[in-house]
Amino acid sequence: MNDVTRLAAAAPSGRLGIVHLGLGAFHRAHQAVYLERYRQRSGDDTWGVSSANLRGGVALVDALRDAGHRYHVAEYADRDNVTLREIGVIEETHFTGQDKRTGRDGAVSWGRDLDALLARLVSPDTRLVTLTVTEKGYFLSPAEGSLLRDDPLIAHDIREPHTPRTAPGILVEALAHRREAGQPPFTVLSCDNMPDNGRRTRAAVIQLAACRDIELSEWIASAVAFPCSMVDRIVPAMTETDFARLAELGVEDPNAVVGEAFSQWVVEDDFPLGRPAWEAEGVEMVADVAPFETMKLRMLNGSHSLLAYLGALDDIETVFDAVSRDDLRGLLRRYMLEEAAPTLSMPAGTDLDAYADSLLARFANDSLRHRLQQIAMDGSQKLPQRWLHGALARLEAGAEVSCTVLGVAAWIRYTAGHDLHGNAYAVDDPLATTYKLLHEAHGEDIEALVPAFLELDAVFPPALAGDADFAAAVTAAYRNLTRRGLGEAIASLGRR
Ligand code: NAI
Ligand code: CS2
Repeated sequence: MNDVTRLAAAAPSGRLGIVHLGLGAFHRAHQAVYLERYRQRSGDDTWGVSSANLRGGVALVDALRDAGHRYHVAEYADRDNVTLREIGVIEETHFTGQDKRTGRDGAVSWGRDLDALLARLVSPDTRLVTLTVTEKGYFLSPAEGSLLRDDPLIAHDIREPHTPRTAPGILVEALAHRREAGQPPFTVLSCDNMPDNGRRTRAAVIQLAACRDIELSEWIASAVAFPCSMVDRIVPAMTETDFARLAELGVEDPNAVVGEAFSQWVVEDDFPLGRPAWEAEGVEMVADVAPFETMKLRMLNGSHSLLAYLGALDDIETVFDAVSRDDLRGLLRRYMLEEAAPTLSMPAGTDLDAYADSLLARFANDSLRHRLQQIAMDGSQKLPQRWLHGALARLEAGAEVSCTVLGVAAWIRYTAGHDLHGNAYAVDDPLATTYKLLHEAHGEDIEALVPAFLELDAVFPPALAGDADFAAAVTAAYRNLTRRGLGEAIASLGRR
């Protein structure tokens, strides 16, 4: 028996059926709420969660431990209608990332709770592993989905597979232990905003396992279920205003989260070791998630990204502030109905006009302070599925994509790190250094800058990058936006 298997045998719980990777705001306000409601209603307490942060978030891991793993979620329909819940379904927290505080003389160390997390993953109690590690946590090229083998953390996990630092690395190591112990594998359920998120997670895990042991990778390919899911609930990062408002409601909880009242979870029903019977809580179990996922990514998230880049360039702070402007609200409606909706193949009866209206109403929720800078993060990871795949389909069909073109121009300008009024901000994206170098190299030479960005093949599908009309349109939109400002750039779309 090796160390991890011994630890797993020593740590049976009977209650922790789920391990979650990515203990952020969304996990606390979405999956955990469904599970809490399920537990309260059914009395079944075998689907408790052991939740881990792999990168950042050590303070939250420890604060939840200190609070006995109980915290509050406030669900706002609007400023006057809030539902407060106390959540206890997360029963254990771990941190396996780089911990600056634990090193000697400021040196950094890794993997504080890694053994305990691996033991939990190897335990026969664990039947399901869920993930919200953000799009970049899968270490896949956003454009074509291949594993980023040269990324330093993935290179580490290939070299040192027993002390993994990435989500795919941790899954591979845990699955290797389960295979050795003759135990059936857990199901892996990605809850990140990616197209085909189950298949992408599978691709990352199989490709990484193949770097270590081809038989392991074949076993994972044949034995592990990776259902896809579509998740939806707007859960902004907490602000001081949110904490102050909760205090007025009598909740003084540093681990509390605030979100909208709306919540949706559509899941492919493929759970060989079982799952909570969470249908009664509104989880939709379906055979194929893809149409719902594409609809949400292109209409909701695509709109969010449009607001984020255009709005941040004009120093607008939140989604609510942005959709309070007639021109931006009009642009969103046009983008959703004229550019996103026509690219979707939905089940009969889906009303995309009504969906667009419901999204605009959700964006106008005056109780959420959803900062545009938060949504603008990681654009390289988000643009392909939100805008670019749909735009390419439209261009191939001979249709126009002027809202997306303006969005791409705004994104390129956004990556310069200062808005149209000169206010500076940090660009938070795995490709931030590349953007900086491109802006330094090309400066105000728009004719060179735009094609240089479109050549980023990690982001732009080659067919789109090679479309001369698209490149010319983005160049013109960039010029318009930077010389005449946001209002004029939007107004000129109306003058087709
Ligand atoms: P957050 O900022 O509160 O938490 C981010 C989480 O991702 C943390 O647990 C962090 O440790 C982890 N993480 C970041 N980079 C990582 C990496 N390279 N490897 C491993 N873990 C990494 O963000 P939040 O709100 O929890 O959102 C996380 C993800 O959940 C989003 O990226 C999105 O895919 C999904 N989601 C979020 C929604 C929201 O409204 N907040 C709604 C729908 C989906
Ligand atoms: C947002 C999403 O941060 C972002 O990029 O577009 O997190 C969005 O709030 C959720 O997908 C809503 O379900």
